[in-house]
Amino acid sequence: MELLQKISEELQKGNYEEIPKLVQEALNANIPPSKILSNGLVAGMDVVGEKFRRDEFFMPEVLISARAMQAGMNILRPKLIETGVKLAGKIVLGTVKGDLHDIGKNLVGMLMEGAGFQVIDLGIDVPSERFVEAVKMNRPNILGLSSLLTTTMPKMKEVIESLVEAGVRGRVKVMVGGAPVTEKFAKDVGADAYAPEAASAVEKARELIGRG
Ligand code: B1M
Repeated sequence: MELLQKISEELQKGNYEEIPKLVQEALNANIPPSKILSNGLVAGMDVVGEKFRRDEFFMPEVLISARAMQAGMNILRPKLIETGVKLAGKIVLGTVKGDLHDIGKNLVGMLMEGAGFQVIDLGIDVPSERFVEAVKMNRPNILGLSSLLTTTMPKMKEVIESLVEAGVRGRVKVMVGGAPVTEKFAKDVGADAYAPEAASAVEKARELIGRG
């Protein structure tokens, strides 16, 4: 459908003024909200994520496209809720206790939202108890932990141990990431997945919930 293709293309260009208008136009044309999401916005964001991974796009381009995505989602979200569209999954995301870095985490969150996940962002400097509470309360498919400091990496292990203690570890897949985090570290602390950057975090999330 031409209009959805246009939404995808304008999103890739980061045209945040045009995207809400195009989404509204698509709604007016009675295109189902789920189609506008998957074949327009998510399709565009998938291309952005892929280009980011191949170093064809850099952070500013991703952030601009993510802003356009948000602008489109602001129009689309109420319609999606009204029509009861099933989201790709739910992810609770946060930067661990003692760590104030959030640029990478936010990028992960934006691409996740771009891929159709509901993202509950707990912010920065998040203590283990809050992660546990959020898992209990929101029942996400995935808990995403970010850490940028070698000194805060051990907090990831602490969060996972707290989930075990609270008896909710089996309920949620845990994904870890952040510049100093490695695949081996993820295994050592008992995480289910590690992603080196935002685009692969989306892929891993899809795999984790069996939609990869
Ligand atoms: Co900080 N800082 N910083 N800093 N800072 C680093 C991380 C550092 C490497 C700089 C350096 O020394 N070369 C160093 C850490 C050294 C170490 O631990 N080995 C460092 C330090 C030491 C500090 C302070 C201690 C400095 C001080 O005060 N003496 C202090 C700590 C504060 C604290 O957290 N308690 C501090 C403070 C800050 C600022 C507040 C000034 C600012 C953060 C602002 C903000 O985030 N709102 C800042 C910044 C900007 C950086 C650098 C320059 C850039 C980080 C960044 O945003 N990168 C960083 C140096 C560097 O990395 N070049 C540095 C861009 C971002 C897109 O990448 O975050 O890696 P990144 O995210 C990627 C992946 O890692 C991955 O996907 C993202 C997108 O592709 N990813 C995930 C991230 N989270 C993920 C989660 C996932 C999956 C993938 O699943 C859930």
